[in-house]
Amino acid sequence: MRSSHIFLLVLSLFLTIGEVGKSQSNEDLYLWYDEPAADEWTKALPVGNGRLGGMVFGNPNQEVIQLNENSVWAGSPHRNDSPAARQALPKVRDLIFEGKHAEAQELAGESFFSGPHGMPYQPVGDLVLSFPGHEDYQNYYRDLNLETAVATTKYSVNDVEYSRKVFASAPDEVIVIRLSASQPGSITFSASMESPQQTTGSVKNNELIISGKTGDHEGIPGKVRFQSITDIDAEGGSVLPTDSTVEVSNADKVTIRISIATNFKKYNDLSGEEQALASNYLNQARDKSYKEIFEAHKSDYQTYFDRVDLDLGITDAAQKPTDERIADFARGADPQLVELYFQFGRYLLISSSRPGTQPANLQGIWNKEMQPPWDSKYTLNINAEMNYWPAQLTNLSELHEPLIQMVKDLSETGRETARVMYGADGWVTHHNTDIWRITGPIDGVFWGMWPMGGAWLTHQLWEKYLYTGDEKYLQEVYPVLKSAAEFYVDFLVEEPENGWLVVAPSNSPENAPQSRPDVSITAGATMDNQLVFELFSNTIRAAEALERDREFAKTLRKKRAKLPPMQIGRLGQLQEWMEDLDSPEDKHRHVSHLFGLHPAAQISPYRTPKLFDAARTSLQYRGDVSTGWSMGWKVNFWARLLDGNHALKLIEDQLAPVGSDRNLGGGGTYPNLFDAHPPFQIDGNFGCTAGIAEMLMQSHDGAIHLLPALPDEWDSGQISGLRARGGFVIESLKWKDGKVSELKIKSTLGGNARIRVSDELVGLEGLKLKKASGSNPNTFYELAETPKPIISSKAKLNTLNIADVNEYDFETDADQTYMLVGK
Ligand code: FUC
Repeated sequence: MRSSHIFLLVLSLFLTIGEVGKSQSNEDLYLWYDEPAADEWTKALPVGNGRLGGMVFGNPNQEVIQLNENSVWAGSPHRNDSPAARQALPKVRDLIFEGKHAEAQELAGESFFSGPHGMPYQPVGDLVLSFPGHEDYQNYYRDLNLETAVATTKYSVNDVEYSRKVFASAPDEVIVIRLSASQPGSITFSASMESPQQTTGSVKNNELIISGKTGDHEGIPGKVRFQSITDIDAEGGSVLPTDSTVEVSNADKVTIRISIATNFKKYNDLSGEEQALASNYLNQARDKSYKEIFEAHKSDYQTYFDRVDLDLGITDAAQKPTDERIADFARGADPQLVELYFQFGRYLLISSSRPGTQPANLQGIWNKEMQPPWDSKYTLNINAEMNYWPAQLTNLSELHEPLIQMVKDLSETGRETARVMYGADGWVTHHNTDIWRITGPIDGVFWGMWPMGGAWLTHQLWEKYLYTGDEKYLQEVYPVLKSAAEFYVDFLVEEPENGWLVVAPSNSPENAPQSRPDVSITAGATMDNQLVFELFSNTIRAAEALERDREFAKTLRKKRAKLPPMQIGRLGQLQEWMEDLDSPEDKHRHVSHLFGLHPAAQISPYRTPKLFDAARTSLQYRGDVSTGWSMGWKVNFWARLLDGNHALKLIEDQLAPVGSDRNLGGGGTYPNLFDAHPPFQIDGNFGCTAGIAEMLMQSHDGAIHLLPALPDEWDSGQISGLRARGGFVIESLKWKDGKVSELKIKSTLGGNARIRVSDELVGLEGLKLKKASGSNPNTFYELAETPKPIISSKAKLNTLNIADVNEYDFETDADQTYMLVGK
């Protein structure tokens, strides 16, 4: 713990206000700054309750809270299938198989795309609070406290100390702002609402009301109606509503409650009553005191947040404001910034994804633009999936629900797309969707001709079962898995050269071989083969677990056996395409052919060492610096490649300020710790959060692997609360001088625990450890055997240089905790 701390001095000035409750013991988990965000959105601080989002600027004289509600999207229910695809499909496939890729791409472009390309996610507006005379202020401080999910701004004017706290309450469904001052009667401001949407505004009693409807887009009429009501409740002083503002004078304290609702109920149902909903939320929140709402918010938030604790040590570097730490990160050791970034990722998931809300989109829920980059939709060839990588691993299992619900929705809308476009059974979705759950291809053939969204998304459905062992849940999602598999049973086609069953047409996401850089269309891309292998294997295992569909499982086994195996090309690389077309010059952000390494478990140092080596070679060619999410994925890749120092190097690249010398031209991090594609895209935050956990514990490869990729710099530390497959909770993992010193592990389902570690461990309290041999008898650790790769005669493989490991087995009982210590 730090004793002398600059901001604590500033802070002590304010403790007299008595409301913030910042103590030294939790000072680690703050983003803090000594300047307002002014008009820079990526300096503002995000709050959210899954459904409502606010960006807090912390400007003394003109506070802005930029507001979002997660169902405010342009357009209305519609579809974007192109029926012409069905007739063109055989010809497109023939052209690909004849090597006429450019012609195939042209024909697919003409017939597979009908537009529209998905609708944009849009803002509600800004709450603006103008404080006359607060242009000149002293002792400025603002922070986002990750332990309580509260954004605080403090400063003084004429010796009066002012404090603003902002949080988004999930239990009370409102955003709350609390204004206080060190002297009674000092709070004077004018409140107004602004919106880039077409809205009508009114002021009633002490409420600012705006009602609006989202816009038309690409010919689809905007039909989401929304209402926002901002209630201003002053203690002391006077409140005067005008036509468009609420004027507060000389109040002691003020509580502002913001309620927003829309008519959106489901992707095909806009029959909600936004006005009644918004008033109901507000009325209920108004019945409670500020303190009651705050306490309920805090305890709700902490139910999730407090499950995981990470400690990598702290250095003097941690004494600076967060933006300065980001700038300095790669220059000197600041392991605590990694901890902060990791916990910020968990904070963002808790704040943008709750049961019943929309899944976190490209910006989570935080967006100020009417036309945000890529419409702030759901890109399904990496980004939407990446958002949920921390969900199970970092113990936020319930927060997976919005994504799972979206997959269920897509299995409904995508059934029609499978039938209309491909004459296939089951359901399909392409590389993007939106709140209307469109499932047709968009954006043009180079990017959009990718019928693999269902295969990737359903991987997470299965993974949730592996972590939780929840059979009731598996029953519920099994039909979605099965019908995703049914699509590929119909859609796979035999390619002429080897008789393999392949996906065609498709692409290796958004990449093309350097030899034909403008033509991405292909058949049998490595990622597609891995995705179908994964989907078929998981569906077979789900059918077995539920004891159903034996015949269907047989069909899947037969088809799976005819998928192309992975291939190691002339450079010793894992081939990205069926043909050996990879180039060491290819630095593309997508590294799709490594899906088998992460998030899937088809490539392993122990089970498939040649593929492991080839994957590493491919990743080395691809290089490090790239877009934000690409670097986030690479942290996970290097963790799975058991190279902690390289994983840390990627964290340094990703944490460097956007546009700095270190990551010039690539992504990076904004002052508010948001990840930069650039511009802001939240996937990199979530990807890197998962990657940090993967460096410390992995459970995909037959065992619970402790410290699989520990960088030299993190030689001592502890983490508690991570989840491992098979229902295990790492209640505490401590290490010293790079060696595991203590493991406390809880079993929630019983079954064999297999611990993999490079050190020697002994059990405590009579726990007997057996040296493990053979495959793990715990069925949650069962792995489908990866087919043997085909290796080019030109390929030179490297010798693997990985640490020796010990593997221990012990039987566990449900709800028991076991202790192991270093020998
Ligand atoms: C995919 C990526 C881009 C970007 C976009 C939202 O198309 O290739 O880099 O992240 O999604």
